[in-house]
Amino acid sequence: MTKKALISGITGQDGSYLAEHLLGLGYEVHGLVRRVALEAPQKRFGRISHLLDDLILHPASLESYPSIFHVISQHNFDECYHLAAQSFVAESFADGFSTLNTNINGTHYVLAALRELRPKCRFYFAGSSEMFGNADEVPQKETTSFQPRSPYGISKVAGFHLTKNYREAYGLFCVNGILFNHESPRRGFEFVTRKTTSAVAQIKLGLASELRIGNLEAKRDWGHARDYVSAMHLMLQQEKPDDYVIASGETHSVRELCELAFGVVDLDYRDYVKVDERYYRPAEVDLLVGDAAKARKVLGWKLRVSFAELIQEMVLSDLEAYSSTTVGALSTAEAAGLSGAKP
Ligand code: NAP
Ligand code: F7E
Repeated sequence: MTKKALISGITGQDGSYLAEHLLGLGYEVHGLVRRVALEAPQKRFGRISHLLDDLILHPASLESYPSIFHVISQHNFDECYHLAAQSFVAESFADGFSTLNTNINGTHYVLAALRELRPKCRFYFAGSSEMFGNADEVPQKETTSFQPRSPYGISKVAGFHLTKNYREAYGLFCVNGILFNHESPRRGFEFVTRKTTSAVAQIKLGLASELRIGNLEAKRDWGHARDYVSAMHLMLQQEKPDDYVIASGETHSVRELCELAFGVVDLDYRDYVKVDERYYRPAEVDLLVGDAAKARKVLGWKLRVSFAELIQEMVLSDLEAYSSTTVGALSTAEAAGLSGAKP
């Protein structure tokens, strides 16, 4: 029988790759989408425009329990991937209240509706390496304690515990993926990888002259989003629900990212990158690197794309996009960080 999956956050980076992955496996794929002012489909659904004929989209918002309850009451879902969230750490400092509200209550609404209506539906929560924050061990694994450093990290710790509590208290099949940074040509422009690769493309094409950036010494464990969504699916196919770290096991600084990205087009980052303290965070996470040994062993999960391949793919994709006429239409905000808008 065809399996039915529900994805919240289907318009985001991970949602789009996961939808592709599940459609490829023969699933009937449903998505929750909220109404926004900009309804032009090519913009609004840019990441899933190539899939629209194959998806079933439902209007709902993480702010509204009735809207989530209604969608879940309509279909007998086998799997639910809860990816929707305010996902930008810097924004969580700017507006902690909305981030906590959306990320914590939104998660609770989905869990509560599943418990009420679809207790057999398997649930995936998009946990994050930001939960480790000021981690007390390197590399971080499933047993590492959480020391979050931002409202975003705090919201994900709460979501993690809600998910675990529904598993333990009500016997639902609930898993936490603890995913380290994952990127792609579909990454939002405000995140440091895409901010950098889009700037590199524009500088190379003569459309910009510099990249203003924050802390060059922060270190992250970066992988390709396509590799990471396959792990989400594997987690829901196990006999028992559990929590898993997904990471590349390598860490690189933002400086190395810049060096690599500018190097793809034979430029020296030192000629274009300007440190701008406006992009520093009130509390930084200095170093993250994950140990995905458990996922490799239990799930058979494998990382396929290296950091260098990922950054090259992103730079080349941005070069192609900015060379074409459509990109001329990208707004300054979308191309964030080249001068004005704070990412
Ligand atoms: P993303 O590109 O920012 O996508 C976020 C999604 O959430 C979008 O579809 C967005 O819809 C939706 N959303 C936000 N607020 C909503 C609301 N109030 N109601 C309904 N939908 C809402 O994020 P991503 O990179 O794909 O990440 C997916 C999930 O994994 C997030 O929970 C993120 O926190 C988590 N995560 C990401 C990473 C990473 O490195 N990418 C690592 C660990 C964990 P709109 O299109 O309407 O804005
Ligand atoms: O920052 C530093 C910044 O915004 C990475 C989200 O997907 O991954 C992501 O969160 C690092 C930080 O991602 C700039 O201070 C320097 O140390 O790309 P980012 P993030 O905060 O790690 C985790 C796992 C998630 O769960 C989140 O949803 O880069 N950095 N200069 C900068 N960052 C940005 N954005 N802009 C800069 O100019």
